[in-house]
This record gives sequence, structure tokens and C-alpha cells, in this order.
Amino acid sequence: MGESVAGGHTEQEIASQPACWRRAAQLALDVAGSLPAPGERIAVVGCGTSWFIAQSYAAAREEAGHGETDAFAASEMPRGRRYDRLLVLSRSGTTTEILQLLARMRGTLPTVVVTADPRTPVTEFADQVIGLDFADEASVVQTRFATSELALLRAHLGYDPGPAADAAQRVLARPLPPELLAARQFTFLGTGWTYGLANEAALKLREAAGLWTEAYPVMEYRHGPVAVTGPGSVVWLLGTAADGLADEVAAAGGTAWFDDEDPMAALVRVQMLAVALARARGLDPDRPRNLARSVILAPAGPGPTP
Ligand code: F1P
Repeated sequence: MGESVAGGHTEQEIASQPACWRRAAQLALDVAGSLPAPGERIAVVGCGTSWFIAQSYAAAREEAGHGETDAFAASEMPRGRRYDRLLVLSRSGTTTEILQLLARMRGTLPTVVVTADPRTPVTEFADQVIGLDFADEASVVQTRFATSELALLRAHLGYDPGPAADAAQRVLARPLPPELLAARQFTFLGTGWTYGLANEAALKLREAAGLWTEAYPVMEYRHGPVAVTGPGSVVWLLGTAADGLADEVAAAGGTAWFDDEDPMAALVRVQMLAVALARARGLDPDRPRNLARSVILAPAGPGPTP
């Protein structure tokens, strides 16, 4: 599998995902006591990719009947809401907004963090830590950490990642379709737990390849986003297809793309495309423009004098 894929860190990490997802499912059994219990009302937070994984997990948890689950960007978690537990997702464990939120919530509710490196500052602020060191990444742009974290969280809800891992292996073995490689603009659509995946897919192409991408809940496409579809646009449905949508995309001059593979495997195809389009544009996906592996903000100064 992955080990034979050429390229830099990002390509190699993308290719290692099926094995990581299977390992994450094993880990889910070991750490079940630290993950949200059925019936708990929880908030799940992250930044960037981690926020979109939070969205996906929140929808999956509610769909599985495990309880109310709100997903927030860490900087936007409302004050004053009551939750049974706060679940924090952070690959680096050093993101400023994550540490600020944990400091604010300390002592008010149980907190658990899923991170790649349990030696980072986030572990000092959280009550419990789940480490996914086997899925840690050298890359700036997240791929296998994020999807392994989702595989772990979904496995805890009862979804076996085995079929998705098999599907990802098939995707990794196939060349990318020429119509995807030729596109100039992408709109990703999802529903339920695949809406977070749609956001993550769009982010991947922006981060790695600097492309114009958008993402919406599938039924929102007709409420404005269709206006940007035209020649060179791909409208990519992750998950369930919506009746008539392919015809409407074609009428607008775009190409509708529907993966009949598992949505997690479809996200792997997007990651592969992001790397291929970056290289085609002369960019290095291991060194994405304007991005750092973790956003660490300088402490706020005294502010303007009144
Ligand atoms: C994640 C993140 C990445 C993004 C960027 C900055 O933070 O927002 O998704 O690509 O490189 O960091 P975290 O999961 O480490 O908290």
C-alpha cells in the first residue's frame, strides 16, 4: 500500500491512512472510558481541520443516537452553555485558541483532548488525554491525523472503519480522473456527518494547492452557490446524492462528481488531488503557502490607549 507511493511527507502520510484507521479502531476500545458516554450532552471543538472533524463527529454522534453534540471553532464556543463534557481536537496540542479555551473552562466540566503528541502543552490543561502518536504527521497540512481521529471517534459510535479502509486502498491504487485534474474551481457538498468532510475537502485544496473551493450542506447548493458553477467547475458530492442535482450542475456548465466509495475514501481522493494539483501549479505540498503547522499567537499587548 502506502509505502510504495512516491513523493514527500504529505503523499506518504496520505497513503498510510488505511492502516492508521484500523489501528484507530483498536485504540477506540482501549480509550472508550475517556470518550463521551451515550446520553451525555457534549461540545466538541477544534481549529482548522480539527474544527471540520469536530463538525463531522458531532453529526455522526447525534445520528448514532448518542446525545446532543455541538461543534464549535475553539474561538467561538459560546459562554454560559451547559455541557456534560468538552471534547477538544488538536493535532499539535499547541494551538493558542485551544489552550485559551481549556484555561477558561478548567474546573467547570470534564475535558478530554485527542492529540498527536501527549507531551505538548494541551495535556497540562485537559483532564484526560488520548494520544494518536501513530498518526502524527511531519506535514503542515493535516491528512492522516485528522482522518484517524475521525475513525477513532466513529468507531466509538459503533462504525467499523474496515470497509472505509478497504475503499481507501482502492482509491489510492487508482489514477486521478482527468476531469478532476483539469478543474479550476471546486464546490463540495455533504449532509449529516459528510458536511464536515465537505468543509475539510475544500480546505485541503485551498491549503495545499491554493485553489478556489467552497463547501455547503447539499441542499444549500441551489440557494446561491450554484451561481459560481460554470465551465471548469466540479461540484463534488460526498455521501448521499441529491435528486436532480447532477442535471442542475450540468445545466450550469459544471461537472457533477459523485464518489460511490465510502465518504472517508472519497476524502482520500481529494487529498491526492490536492497534492497533484499543487505539484501541477509548481507548489510544494510539504511547504504550503502562508501556513504554519500550528497557529501560536503572541500574547495580547496592553491594547490602544483610550
Ligand atoms: C490545526 C490547524 C491546521 C491548519 C494549520 C494550522 O491545528 O488549524 O488544521 O492546517 O496548519 O493548524 P491543531 O489541530 O494542531 O490544533
